[in-house]
Amino acid sequence: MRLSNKFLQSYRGTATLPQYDRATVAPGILHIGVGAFHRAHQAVYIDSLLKKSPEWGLIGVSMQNANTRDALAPQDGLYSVGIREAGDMSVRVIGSLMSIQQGGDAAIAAISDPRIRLITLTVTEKGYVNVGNINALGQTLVAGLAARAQNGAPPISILSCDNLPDNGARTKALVVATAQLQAPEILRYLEQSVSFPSSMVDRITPATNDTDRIDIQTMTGFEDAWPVITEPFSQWVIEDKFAAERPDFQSVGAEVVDDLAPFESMKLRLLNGAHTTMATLGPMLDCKYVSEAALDPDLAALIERTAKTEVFPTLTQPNDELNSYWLSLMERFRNTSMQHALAQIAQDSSQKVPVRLVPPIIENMNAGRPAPGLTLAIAGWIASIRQAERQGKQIFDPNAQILKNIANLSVTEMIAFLCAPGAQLDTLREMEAVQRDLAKHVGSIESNGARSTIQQTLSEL
Ligand code: CS2
Repeated sequence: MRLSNKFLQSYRGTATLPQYDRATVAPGILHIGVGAFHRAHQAVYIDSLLKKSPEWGLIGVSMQNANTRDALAPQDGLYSVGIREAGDMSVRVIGSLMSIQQGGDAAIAAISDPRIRLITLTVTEKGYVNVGNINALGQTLVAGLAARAQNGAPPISILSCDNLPDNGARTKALVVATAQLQAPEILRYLEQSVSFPSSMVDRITPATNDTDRIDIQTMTGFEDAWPVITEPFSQWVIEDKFAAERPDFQSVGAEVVDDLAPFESMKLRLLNGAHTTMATLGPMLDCKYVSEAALDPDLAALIERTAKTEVFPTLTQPNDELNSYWLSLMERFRNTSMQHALAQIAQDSSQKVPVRLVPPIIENMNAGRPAPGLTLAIAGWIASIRQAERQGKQIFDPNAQILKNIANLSVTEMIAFLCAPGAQLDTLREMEAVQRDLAKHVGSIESNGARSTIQQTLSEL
């Protein structure tokens, strides 16, 4: 039996069900980017919220393709979240997505709807970058906001939930730049009636596979075309900067703070930085999943020592807080009941390395401290591109073509290219010592192998 509203009326199995009447829910939030992460994170918080505040239902729009819509439409937007830990799984059915639509026009229609007072975004790092001269997100938001301004609809807040530093300011810059070109008449409306809070989101969510689908069905007794699998941990920290009325986030476990920057740097540099390090170096040590990489003694020592000696000093939290955060991260990475593929994290690395690994290197260098661990992590990325190109493997990255083109250059030339103005690592362009170390590490990975290079670096850390 397939999951649906009707099916749930007579369901008596083990899954936890929505604790509210879905028929009473009204749309209040537009979410753009209905991927697995959104469905394991924001949609779950909103599902908890709807019990008390049914006016905050979610309209979901996928910009990329109609897969999620097609899988969930026959299920009335219902899907299950499987939480895996220590070989166990618990399942919760989420009902907060009232509808899932596809394409920019659906988003524009929702933005102009006065009942919508909040837009949340998970469009990944590359969603904020222009393709050619165009950014689909910027265009959609501006077209929707122009229609909204014309309708005289109430103020609205746009909350980015992507892993980028200062993601609110980044979204605002994108919207303002697009409006300057396409709809300058709304610039005043933007200033007066739209705000762009930042947020930090965290929940490790591997892509769903067929085993997950079968496990969910065996456990719950229903069929779900697209469940999501995640870990017990979940965190959402939101900057208190709303132009409009907002949900009572705190009542469902999210934090609302005045200054988001410390949370954001800690998560991006420690969790995501370690993820990217494992994703590029792990496969060279024959690891396929995060849990394997985090249990490999050399790689685990590398991420841990790098975190403690090179990343902690760039963060503002006291060391005991950082130590306990790190301890919980290692436990999360080592959750063997989740199959979180390193290849999934390695995707789009050209957008991830510059925000996860480069800023702490620069801060260390400026403070006169070497950063061999972080440098090795970036070298791992460069070496992995060269290796993929040599082996004829596909590179999943918005800059794949450029990366392929430079992958056959000498190591020094390739690094010079990546550090040139406007290129992926251009913030390292004046850091010649870092560029030299990068070349040394890539050369060593290529001639001595990743393991011996990691061990060599560990002896310096
Ligand atoms: C990962 C993140 O794929 C990646 O780049 O580092 O998706 C990570 O799992 C999440 O940020 C965890 O909150």
